[in-house]
Amino acid sequence: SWDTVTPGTGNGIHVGNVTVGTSGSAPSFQMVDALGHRTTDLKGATTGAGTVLTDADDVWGNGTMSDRASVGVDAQFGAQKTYDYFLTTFGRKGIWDTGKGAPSRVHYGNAYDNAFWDGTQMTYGDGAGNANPLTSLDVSGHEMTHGVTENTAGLAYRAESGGLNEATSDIFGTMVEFYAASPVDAGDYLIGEELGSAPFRYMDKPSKDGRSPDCYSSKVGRLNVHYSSGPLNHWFYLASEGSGAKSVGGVSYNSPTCTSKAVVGAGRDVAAKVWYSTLTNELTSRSGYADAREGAIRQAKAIYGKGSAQCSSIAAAFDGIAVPA
Ligand code: ASN
Ligand code: ZN
Ligand code: CA
Repeated sequence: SWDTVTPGTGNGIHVGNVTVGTSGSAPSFQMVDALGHRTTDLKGATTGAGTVLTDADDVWGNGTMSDRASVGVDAQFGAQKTYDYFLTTFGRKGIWDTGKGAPSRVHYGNAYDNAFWDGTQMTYGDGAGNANPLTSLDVSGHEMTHGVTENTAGLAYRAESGGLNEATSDIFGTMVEFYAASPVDAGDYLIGEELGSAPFRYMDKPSKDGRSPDCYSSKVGRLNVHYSSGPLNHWFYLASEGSGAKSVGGVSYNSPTCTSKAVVGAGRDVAAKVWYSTLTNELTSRSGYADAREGAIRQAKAIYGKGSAQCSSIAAAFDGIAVPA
């Protein structure tokens, strides 16, 4: 695993005090782990590989932007936890399923308020005022899941398939956040809740962002992919927790359905397992919401049995977002 060389200690911006896999020895440890997860500092550049972060005593960052390594801790930890989530949950050996860890670049550009996966590596900006880097666990997990999607279903980043692609990243970004069980960033069904005055996205009720639909309609595919993700994010919440008002880990949700029928949740581990099986066994670059429904129900039957409670929840949640049978 990633921490077999030297487990370093890190103080991140968003992840708090954590163990990170590093390598080397005093006085020059490197932020590179045994699987090849490596984090480099771009120092404001927008091209190039950056410089591998190094540290004299393997204690990285001070938890603030005054130490350049703090953001590196977030990125390295996010990559390692995302790797562990896919490995321990689905037996997937990383983004390429080869056992190789993904590289990350931090301090990209000036006040760059985004993060992205480019097919080979992760890149994070320092956010507005260079004070709020885009390195929360749900965002790291979101971006690296784009890599998993690219190497599995290959959902095209446009129309309905693009919405499914984005929602897949929100689903597993959220699962990584729960999996990491961070004392300073507990799991929730919100995306980027610590990064601004409001979360980027709300999975229980996507329309809370003012732009994403809660319900599927044939018009969804005309929206930007970050809004056409709304119905599938809502499906994931409904399949996990069920409809109506509920508090999970101290966060209050109130998830509507698009019909008058209530949905009983099957738990997020079930919903995530069914969605991963759908992504890897059912979907292709051109799949849309109807394919998602059909594929997910087929996978739920295969995994849990026709007539199982899990299968009912998966199907009822698609009814709940108004994807026709
Ligand atoms: N943060 C954005 C996203 O992953 C950037 C992008 O790659 N479209 O959705
Ligand atoms: Zn995305
Ligand atoms: Ca979150």
